[in-house]
Amino acid sequence: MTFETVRLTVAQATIRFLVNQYVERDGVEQRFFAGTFGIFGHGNVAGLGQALLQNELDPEPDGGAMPYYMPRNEQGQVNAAAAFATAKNRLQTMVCTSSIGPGALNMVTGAAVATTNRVPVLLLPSDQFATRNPDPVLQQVENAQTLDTTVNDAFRPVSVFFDRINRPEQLLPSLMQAMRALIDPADTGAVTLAMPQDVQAEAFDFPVEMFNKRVWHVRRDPLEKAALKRAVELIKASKKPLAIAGGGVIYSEASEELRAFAAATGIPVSDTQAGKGAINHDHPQAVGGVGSTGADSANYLADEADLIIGIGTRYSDFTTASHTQFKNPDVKFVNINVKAFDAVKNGGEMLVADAREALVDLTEALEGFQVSDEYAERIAKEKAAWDKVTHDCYHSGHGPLPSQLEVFGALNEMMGDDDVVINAAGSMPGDLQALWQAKTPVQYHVEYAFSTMGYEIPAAMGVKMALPESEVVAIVGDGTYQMLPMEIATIVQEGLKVIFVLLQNHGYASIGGLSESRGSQRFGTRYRMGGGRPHNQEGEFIPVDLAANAESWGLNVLRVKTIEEFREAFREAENADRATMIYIETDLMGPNPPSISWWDVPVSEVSRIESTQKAYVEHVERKKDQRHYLK
Ligand SMILES: Cc1ncc(C[n+]2csc(CCOP(=O)(O)OP(=O)(O)O)c2C)c(N)n1
Ligand SMILES: [Mg+2]
Repeated sequence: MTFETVRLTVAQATIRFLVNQYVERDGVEQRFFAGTFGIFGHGNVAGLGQALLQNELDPEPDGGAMPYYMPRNEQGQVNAAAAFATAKNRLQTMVCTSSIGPGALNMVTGAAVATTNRVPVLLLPSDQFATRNPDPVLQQVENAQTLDTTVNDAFRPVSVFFDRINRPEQLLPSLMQAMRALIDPADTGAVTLAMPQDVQAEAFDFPVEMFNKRVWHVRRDPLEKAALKRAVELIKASKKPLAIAGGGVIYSEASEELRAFAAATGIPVSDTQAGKGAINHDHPQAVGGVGSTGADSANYLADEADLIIGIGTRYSDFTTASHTQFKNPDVKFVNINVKAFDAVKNGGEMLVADAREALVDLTEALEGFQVSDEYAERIAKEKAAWDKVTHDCYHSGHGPLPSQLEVFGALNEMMGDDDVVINAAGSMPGDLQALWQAKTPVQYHVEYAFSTMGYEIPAAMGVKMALPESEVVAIVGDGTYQMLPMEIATIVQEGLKVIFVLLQNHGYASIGGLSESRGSQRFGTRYRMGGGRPHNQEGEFIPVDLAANAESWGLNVLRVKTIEEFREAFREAENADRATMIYIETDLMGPNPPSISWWDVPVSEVSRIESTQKAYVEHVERKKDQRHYLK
């Protein structure tokens, strides 16, 4: 059979295909790839680089342009792409290209960020020659055991789909599988197509139809009637049900349906890091974050609950407090999830369905069901008590240095409903999960599946690109800043007006506190001359001026000392016409919000150090609460 073809390089065909991919959900259609991030080297400069140049100079027929952005670090570009996709509720993402070897491997961590958070990113790392003619090529790791692997095989465990395009004929089936995975609500994550540098530049007669506009329907899996019936029976039989809203509720855009479910049944709704904001904090049934770093309001209810209704949650150890949070011996689980892999967790009744679909059906089927008055009163009491704790933490007047909780309080009170707060690692995510009062699903963007230091700055770039009308505020620890600041250059280059809040506490408040509580005396967690070694804990601060450093990247930097000054600076940053950093020194020693919960971090069983011996005794005690959920 003859069919019309067009002669393109593999790289040109890839770009032309990608610009023509659209998604549609609930009747709304949009381009799936908003642009490409790329750092060029010999692996992609003349292949994908040429294709992107050609696209800008002479856009692809019909599909239009694939805007190119020039980041500074390959991990940074993937973090930005993942943040972008998160802010777009997975309905749009970015392509990331890199050269071979180090450039490619720099993307592996970013791939894991996307895959753990279940957000789509398309990675096109370059690969060594398929022909092997010039081997070993610059940056090729030679493996004496086989010529069949390359460093890009490191993407396999962190990708939801991986392929290597060794021949042009492989491109079409591979791109189709890539799209299938990227737009699949249950299977999405990082998709990696490794592109040998010679194959990228090789020409082939591709079928013209390959480049027609293609609209991928993003499905909403309906809830099976039999599963609904079983769930309704369990809920009706429960006395103290508690719902947990995870990221799946937000991705599914099911907030309205969640609010309606809670209002109709009176069932309290707690949330995870990814799910915060799914229900507005001032909803009568919203009881706050659950688990290790949750709010006591939710955790007291979780302790006693006889039924947990998990909605779009993967039940991380923080959510279950390492399997110690749900203490009722008879506790059962009903799990609504698009992914059977998650729905099966904790021996739950599996409701494999889209969150919105399932919530609508459940609310309808539960008509007339209400939690008891006694339970309703309890919910209101816990909620009010935690609101007071939050207020006190936010206005503690801590000194001589302010606490970071007061900074969060100022931000929480000043930021608008559609503004976005970003964080990922350090002591901040825990404090934020406990205290932050989110009014909308967009407001809270904390990457706590991979909790990657270095996510926040590139994420600010990705989120601002996704939501240009929102004020985007990334809270950055001094540790995170030193790990991956360089995307600030890209932010300045692209004229993206974001706000950074740098919390300078000269070390790791997070791991320092954890270290102390587990008997390791804050070893190696302070930025002090001498390296924070045991006898150097109180050495001089290292003379690195992070504010001056940020200024040197081109940021507008406001140095403040008090919370009052912080509030003024935040107003100034909002009104500024360029990216601004507010730099504030905060107390390394906390305080943190009170918490009744625990997190399992193993302590050395034998030791010559007394602090470790004591911590081990406590660890054994807390571990007694750990259990399987098999009802
Ligand atoms: C890439 C990476 N490396 C290591 C860790 C482990 N870790 C978690 S928090 C933290 C320290 C963060 O320091 P900072 O950003 O200053 O925040 P603080 O703890 O002071 O709040 C470390 C090393 C991590 N989460 N990510
Ligand atoms: Mg710090």
